Amino acid sequence: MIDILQLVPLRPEVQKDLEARYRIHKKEDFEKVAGIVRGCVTNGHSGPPPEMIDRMPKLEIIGSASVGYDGIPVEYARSKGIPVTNTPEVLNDDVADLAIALMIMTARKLVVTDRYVRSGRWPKEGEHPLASRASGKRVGILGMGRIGKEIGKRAEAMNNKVAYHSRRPVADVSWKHYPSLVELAKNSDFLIVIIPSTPETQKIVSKEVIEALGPNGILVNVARGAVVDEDALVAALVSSKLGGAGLDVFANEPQVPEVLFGMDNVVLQPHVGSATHETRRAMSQLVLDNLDAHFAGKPLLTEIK
Ligand code: 8YV
Repeated sequence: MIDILQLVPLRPEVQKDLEARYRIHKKEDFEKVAGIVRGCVTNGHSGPPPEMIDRMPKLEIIGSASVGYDGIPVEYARSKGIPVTNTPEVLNDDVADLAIALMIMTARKLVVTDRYVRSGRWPKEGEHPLASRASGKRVGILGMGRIGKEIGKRAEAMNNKVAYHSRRPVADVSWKHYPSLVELAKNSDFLIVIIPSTPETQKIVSKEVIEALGPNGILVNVARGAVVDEDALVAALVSSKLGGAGLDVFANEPQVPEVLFGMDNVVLQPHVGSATHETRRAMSQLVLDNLDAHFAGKPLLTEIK
């Protein structure tokens, strides 16, 4: 049987198949098995780091149960002839749905109004104060890849005017491209962040971008916390230089700035972009299918290029 180092669990129904076809070793067995493992199962946040890769001379493939790979040294692995696979496409709808949900929940203050009913205040205090529309507005999207396009389609279906910023205009996209992120923010009511975390995108949503979005603007982040200057974000919310935020990701997950807990114009989620049974099963299955393809000498399904 082929030996696999497993750093993260897969969904039970796929894990069963993985264990039926491969000899699985957990992280705590690393010292004992580093010399024999030929594959590694991980996710976008869990490595293996270069020093671990160096200790696995027989390693042939790394399969990740995430689309984002900011926590995997992909270039380094590739330099060693080790392909890394991820899970594109299968989570597009879930992440796009959450982006739109955060946009609506933040603008319409739906967490606040839910709490208003549960606390029994409605019969005592009557109608809840009004909120803002999430339709018929200007939606700016930072990042126009697979998920960005799904977000744009949904936002447009809500009669929103969609525009975007990316390094260069995207061929099959008719929405307005802003070469400047600050200009996109200035011309948006909502700014939705869906870019990968790379050395170039660290804190790309800067103080300047946040303040350009302004006191009536809402920032939605379903990408990575690292691409937003979180201190500037918190400061702008505290000083009302930013109207609100819907956040699924944070700079130091699972740590979340506690000052946000008391804010009614902020919706917080625990990195659940792809957290549905259907999508996580599909993500796990893609990991297994890539391993199977590799060890059968067939082309990989979703190698990170
Ligand atoms: C996963 C994600 O939840 O795919 C990604 O990049 O961030 C999420 O889908 C996360 O990576 C844990 O597996």
